Amino acid sequence: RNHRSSILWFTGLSGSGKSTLANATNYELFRRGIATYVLDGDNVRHGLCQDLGFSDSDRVENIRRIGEVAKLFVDAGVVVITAFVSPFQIDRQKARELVAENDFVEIYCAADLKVCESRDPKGLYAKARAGKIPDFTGISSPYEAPENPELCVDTDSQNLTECVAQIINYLENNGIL
Ligand code: GGZ
Repeated sequence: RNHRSSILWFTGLSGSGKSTLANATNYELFRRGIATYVLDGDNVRHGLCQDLGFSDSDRVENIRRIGEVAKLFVDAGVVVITAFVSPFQIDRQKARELVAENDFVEIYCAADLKVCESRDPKGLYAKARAGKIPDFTGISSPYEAPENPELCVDTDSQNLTECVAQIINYLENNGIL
């Protein structure tokens, strides 16, 4: 299928909808016959990055490795979708610089901390508030929102179908699909 291999880089708080959106986008691209792959905590933090935790320096290294792996997928002709908190602007910038300018699409899953915390599907925010998880993003560790993302998806006010449509529309209008 005709597509431009690229990185779709989702970033946002825990509970902001990154994984859900990444997987729904992946499904839509798969349906169109496009070679894709999703990198997320499930397949990266248990393997390639199993030596890393959530200190600032471990997050920096986590994102560095993910950026390098994503670049390899782009070399292989794949649309690679990454779904990590990736809280630091500088680290997202470094990942961006690994590929050609038009091949990096930063997708900010914008959701209010309050909303993410109220969703709390795994009870992590509650544990973080109780001091049982140190360095928890949004509670005791910073999140630097993207200032100029290619896409800002408002997962509070839009449903999943609308969010995916917004992403696909961007990809079609920018020569990726
Ligand atoms: C943030 C944490 C933490 C801490 C465990 N801070 O909602 P989740 O569960 O499934 O997504 C979060 C995920 C974050 O891992 P990432 O690899 O995306 O982080 S980073 O990009 O910053 O390296 C959350 C869970 O792991 N989790 N402890 N302290 N999220």
